[in-house]
Amino acid sequence: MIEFSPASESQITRAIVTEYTKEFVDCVKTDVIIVGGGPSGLIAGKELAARDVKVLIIERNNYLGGGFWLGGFLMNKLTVRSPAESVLAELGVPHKEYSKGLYVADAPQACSKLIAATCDAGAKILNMVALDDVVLHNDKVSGVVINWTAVAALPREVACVDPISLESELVIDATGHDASVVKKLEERGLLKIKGQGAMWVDRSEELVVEHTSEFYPGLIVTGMAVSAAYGLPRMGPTFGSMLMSGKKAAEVAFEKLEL
Ligand code: 48H
Repeated sequence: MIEFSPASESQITRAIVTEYTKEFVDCVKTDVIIVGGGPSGLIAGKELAARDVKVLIIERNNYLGGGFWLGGFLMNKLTVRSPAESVLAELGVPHKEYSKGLYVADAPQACSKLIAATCDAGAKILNMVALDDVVLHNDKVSGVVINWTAVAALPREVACVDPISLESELVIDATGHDASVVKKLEERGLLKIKGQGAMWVDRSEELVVEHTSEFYPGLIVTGMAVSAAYGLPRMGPTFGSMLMSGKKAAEVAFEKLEL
């Protein structure tokens, strides 16, 4: 019979609470906060952490990966178009050329490798935590206001729970179609977003990467949030531009940080 090391219930609780709190305290002020742990947010986090940028990813779901677990139509094969297969290669994701310049990979394998690479690079993660608002100092996004995801699911009379704030030099909106961070600024009349355009694969991917930029002082957009912000066509179930946009967002952030 296998014998496990002895540990009491309280020791286990102490281990969880102490380690979580230590990391959380360290993350209340970071260089970059990425809201959304889908493909664009994860790759941006990986690239920044690999360059010693202090980076925190906030994800409202329990699981990371966003739409990257599935290709399309609930089918777990991903497609990317050249040149984005180079990112799959970097992540060690097996892929095959289905037709000239169009590559296919297993979504669970690609997604889990991307998550692991992001964690291995040193990005910190807060899951089950949702964006509630932005911190705005002198017309510059300077952090985020967060609350536990579960709070929003409870009736207001039960869960009147004030959120808390985290500060950062830059925030990246990687919340996909929702463009949740950008929408907080729109709600205040600070900018106007165009909303995602109709499907046009051939135009969409280049445009998303090209428009990945600082959309408002202190706020960079990446992934499908770029389409929503700039009114660009969508690409449907192909992910190359999500990966390349995440990389570009990291580059834009790195240059802004002037590290
Ligand atoms: C915390 C939040 C909040 C919030 C959302 O949707 P994603 O996978 O986003 P991208 O842009 O990295 O990738 C988009 C891709 O999956 C896709 O949908 C494509 C290519 N569509 C093309 C088309 O034409 O339809 O991930 C976003 C993540 C998710 O995990 C959300 O749970 C999370 O952001 N999120 N996290 N607070 N307010 N809003």
